[in-house]
Amino acid sequence: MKLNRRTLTTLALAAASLASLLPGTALAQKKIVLGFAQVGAESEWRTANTESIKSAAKESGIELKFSDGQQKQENQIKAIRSYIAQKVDVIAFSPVVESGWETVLREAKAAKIPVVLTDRSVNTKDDSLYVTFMGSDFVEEGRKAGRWMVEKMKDQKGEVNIVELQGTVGSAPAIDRKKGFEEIIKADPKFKIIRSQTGDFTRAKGKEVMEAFLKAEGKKINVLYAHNDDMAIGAIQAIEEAGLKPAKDITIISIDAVKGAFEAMMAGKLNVSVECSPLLGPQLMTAVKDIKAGKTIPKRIVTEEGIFPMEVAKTEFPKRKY
Ligand code: GZL
Repeated sequence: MKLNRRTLTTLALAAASLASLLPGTALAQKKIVLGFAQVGAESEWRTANTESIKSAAKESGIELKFSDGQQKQENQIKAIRSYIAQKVDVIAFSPVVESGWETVLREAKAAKIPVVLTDRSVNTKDDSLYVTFMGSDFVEEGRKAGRWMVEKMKDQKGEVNIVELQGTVGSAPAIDRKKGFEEIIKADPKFKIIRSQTGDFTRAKGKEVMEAFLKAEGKKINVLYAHNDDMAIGAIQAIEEAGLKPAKDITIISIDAVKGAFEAMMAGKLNVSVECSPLLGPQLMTAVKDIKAGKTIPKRIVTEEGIFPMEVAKTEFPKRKY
């Protein structure tokens, strides 16, 4: 059978495109698919964390399925279930609270989908339910805040009355930052936490709760300890509206070291911010690739962090990446 030139060319093109799908060629290699269930968009820190994850996935050539949990556990669980149904390669998430995850993590394990915890951890006795937890040591962050205050107040005679804006109730950072701070201040009875309430890590709630603290305690307040910068920034507005000078009349200690905190420190309205890095994206993508390549990774990856008093804010600010 004689084949004309046109038919031969068509056959040759078809053969070439088929060959390119053979295993081992660039086209044939399937992209790793990562399902990520984020806490929400409650703070500057969270926005920077989401940006880090999305840009790192793009740079790593990993297909990212992303969901915003709007700070509700049921939304995160729903997203994780959808990733299981879609048979993604790896699931990662930042648990909004510590408890209530075992059922859905068992479902992921049954589906043979590895899980990575980022930023916050979960309360479980069965640590086979996740491959690794990467994030900050929140207890140490609370200790750093406490040590800075003890040093600053060492010559202060009489009581030091502290009000505390806690993070989201039941979340690892709220529980552990409180624990670390109290571990340090319990050494000296002059330090007293006279009010402590959640501001849910948001500016709006931080302002609202600080207004209530000021109404109840007024000029008795010497120190505000806020579990994140967003609540501290909200509280600064309440302090100014009450006719007081933030960082002078009330010493303000906060955590995250986001841009807003540096701006407040440069304006002389915040005394210090303990660093809590949201830039977990690159570490997460490396872990995802290592898991898919069958490598073992450490059960715990801790992010190294510093502390920034207002005196260094101006020089440090241009170097900040979030
Ligand atoms: C800490 C992170 C906390 C931040 C808050 O790693 O989970 O959640 O400190 C954020 O700003 O809302």
